[in-house]
Parts: sequence; structure tokens; C-alpha cells
Amino acid sequence: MAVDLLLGLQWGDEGKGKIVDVLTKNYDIIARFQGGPNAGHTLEFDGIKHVLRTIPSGIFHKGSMNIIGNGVVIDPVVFVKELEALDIFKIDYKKTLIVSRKAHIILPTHRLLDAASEASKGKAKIGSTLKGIGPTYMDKTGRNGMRIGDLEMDDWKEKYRHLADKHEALINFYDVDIQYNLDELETEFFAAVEKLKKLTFIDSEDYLNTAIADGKTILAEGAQGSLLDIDFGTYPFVTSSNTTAAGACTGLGIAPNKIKEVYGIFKAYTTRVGSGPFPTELFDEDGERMAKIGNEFGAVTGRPRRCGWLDLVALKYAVQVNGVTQLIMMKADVLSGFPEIKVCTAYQYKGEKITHLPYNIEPGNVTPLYTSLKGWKKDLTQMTSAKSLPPSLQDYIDFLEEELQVPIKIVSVGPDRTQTIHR
Ligand code: 2SA
Ligand code: MG
Repeated sequence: MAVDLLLGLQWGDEGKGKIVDVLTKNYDIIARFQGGPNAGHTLEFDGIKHVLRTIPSGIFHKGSMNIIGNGVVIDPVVFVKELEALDIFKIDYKKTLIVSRKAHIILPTHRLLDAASEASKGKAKIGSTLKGIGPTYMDKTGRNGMRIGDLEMDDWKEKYRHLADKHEALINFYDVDIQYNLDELETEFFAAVEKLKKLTFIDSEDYLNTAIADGKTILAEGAQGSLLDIDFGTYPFVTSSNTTAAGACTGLGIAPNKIKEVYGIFKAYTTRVGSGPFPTELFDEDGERMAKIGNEFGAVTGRPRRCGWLDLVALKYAVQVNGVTQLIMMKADVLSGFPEIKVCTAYQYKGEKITHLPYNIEPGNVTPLYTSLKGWKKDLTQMTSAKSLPPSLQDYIDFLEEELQVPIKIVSVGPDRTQTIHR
């Protein structure tokens, strides 16, 4: 068995990019299996911050192969910008980055459709990153999409035209005010496609299964978080792919019995960007403090993230749905200085105390019930060993491990590669 998974257990932005980067040295191949440029995986080392969108986070390690799986949606325009950012650092990706022929392509009109759909929803909008993710996956499941492999066919531009024309009709149907110049967008798109075509396109399921048979080790890198999963997240305020463990099987063509470790990554508190329910959200000074110290702004859109205490009801659900075998706790350093740390251990729901995530967690439906733990004062950011962690943080970790019944193997105490404590 050679495949391990790394997944976000909350609403995204748990710090997956950093951890994949830390773990990459253990793997021959890093593979993205879902999502697209709505992701923003931040990696920090040698004093430089890199943000990856579609490209797997192993790209900075010499010797690891990076695969963009069939479950991913690719915007050539964003993708080429990502490549250009790598060029600046002389990262030679030509041999280490390969793309599945079955991955779907985000057209400029998919982005426009995303904007039109959101505008038409008014206050009920999803809070999409507007990268065209939803409309592209709709075309995939609607069996209308364009795939990377199509770019190798002679008639791909006709296929493109047919789909883009249909999208334009749909945009008009929405009857919202969206300003755009399609000619300009298409010029940019076609130029980007030509650059994208310089990369190697493969039948990634065959590549990966052959690699497994050859004894290679693979890390599947999730994007967004489990509570944004199209099936198990807070629907409809979710993204349009399966962000949970099963998504790695469909998004890479790997069988479930090939998966070994499932690393579940969570923040020591909770954040959410975009709309949708968030039971433990704080609207007070504590929430503001988390946002400020944690620098809680979207890596892609710069949007401020909503902050709140850790929600163990939701976290247990994510651990269950994903079959998490090892936990990784991020941003423990941000909680330093809070005199008391709260953890939601149950919800008040229809006059009852419940410990599972119900169908509807809209405000008013559930009230979080908290357990209080003692805070710690010490700055953690320079700490390098588990032994040096303050006793109150140790108690917090013990409490979470007891509740979740899964060991917390890594505690991250800052954004840099080096600020990572293994337990
Ligand atoms: P979309 O763009 O249509 O998939 O958005 C649907 C919902 O999913 C949420 N979503 C995210 N939430 C957190 N982080 C994400 N990625 C970027 C990052 C976000 C950013 O990693 O920093 O820069 O703002 C991400 N992508 C999608 C989104 O907020 C909607 O609620
Ligand atoms: Mg992010």
C-alpha cells in the first residue's frame, strides 16, 4: 500500500500547503485530486511565501513528481500565471509536473457564469471564489465539458466555440449586469492553452497505479475542506467537488484498498470564508484577535475569514467521514495569550443535547455548548520539540485526542517549514 491522503477537516485554509511541503520529502509523487484555482496553498520557506493554486505543493522539492489528477479543474490562464511564478524561482517543472488528460478545463465563460449565478442569488450567494469551479463541474457531470485530452485533438477549438456559445446564451438568461469583453478573455485563454500544451499530458490513473505497483509512495493532496464537500459539507454553501477521502479515489483512479494513512489537518480554532452556517463563529474581541494574530485572509481572494472556537462536533464528523488515522493541528501559536480556550463539544438542538452534526446547522437551529480549558501565555513560534510545549497546551492536545480518538502527530507553531513539531 503506497498512497497516503492529506485532507482539510474544516472549511479550508487549514494549512494543507505547508504540511504537504513538510511531508513531501517522504513521497515520490504528490497528486492533487479535486478542486482547482479556488484553492490557495501557501508555502513559506527561506523567507519567501509562495501561493499555489492548481499545482501540487511538492513542486519545490527536487525529486518529487507532481500530478494533477482527473478530478481537478484547470484554468489555463491561472495555471500559466502559476508557472510564471515558478519560473522566477528557476523551478524546473517541465519534467516534474504532469497533467491528467481527463482533467476538465475552466473556460473564460465558466468564470462569467459563476459571476452571473452569484449575482442572481443576491443575499443567498454562496460566496464563491468566482474561479468558475461550479459551472465547470456542472459541465463535467452534465457531460458537456472540455478536457485536457481534447487539446490534443484537431477539432478542440470547434468544441470550445460550441460550449462557449452555449455559456453566453446562459449568461444572458441570468439577466444580471456582468461586464465583460469576451474577445479579450479568449485571446488570453488561447495564448495560455498554447503554453499549457508544452506540458506533458498523461493517462494519470495508469501512471499512478503503475507507480503503486512499482512500490512508489504517493501523497494525495486535498484542497478546500471536508465541510465544503459537495455531499457532506454545509450544502449549498460548499464547493462543487468531493473534498473528502473518497474524492481521492475518483479524482485519481486509485482504489480504496490502496490508501493507508489519512492525515487530517485542522486549525486549533475554526475559520470559514464565504457564506454559510458556522455554529461557533465569534463576533467579539476573541474572534477579532484570532483573525488578526492568525492573519486570516484568503490566500486567493484576500477576503477576511470568519473566526471562532474549535467545533469538535463538526471535527468528529470530518474524522469519521474521512477515516482519519493521524491528526495535524495548525496555528496553535495563534491561541497563545487567551486566558481560556473554549471547545464546542455538543450542540443544543431542538431542546436536546446532541454530539453529531445534524442536517441543518443554520443559526437558530443549533447552539454550541462549550467546554472551557485553561489557556497558555507562552509564545510558541520558536519552539521545536513537543517537550517544550506549555502544560496547558499539552492538556488541550490530550483533551482533543481523547475526544477524537485519533493521535495528533504534528503541531504547527508558525507558517515556516521549520515551525513544525512532530510528536
Ligand atoms: P467555489 O469557489 O465556488 O468553490 O466556492 C464555494 C465555497 O467554497 C469556499 N472555498 C474556499 N474556502 C476557503 N479557502 C478556499 N480557497 C482559497 C484559499 C480562498 C480564498 O485557500 O485561501 O483565497 O479566499 C476556498 N475555495 C473555495 C468558498 O468560500 C465558498 O464558500
Ligand atoms: Mg487556502
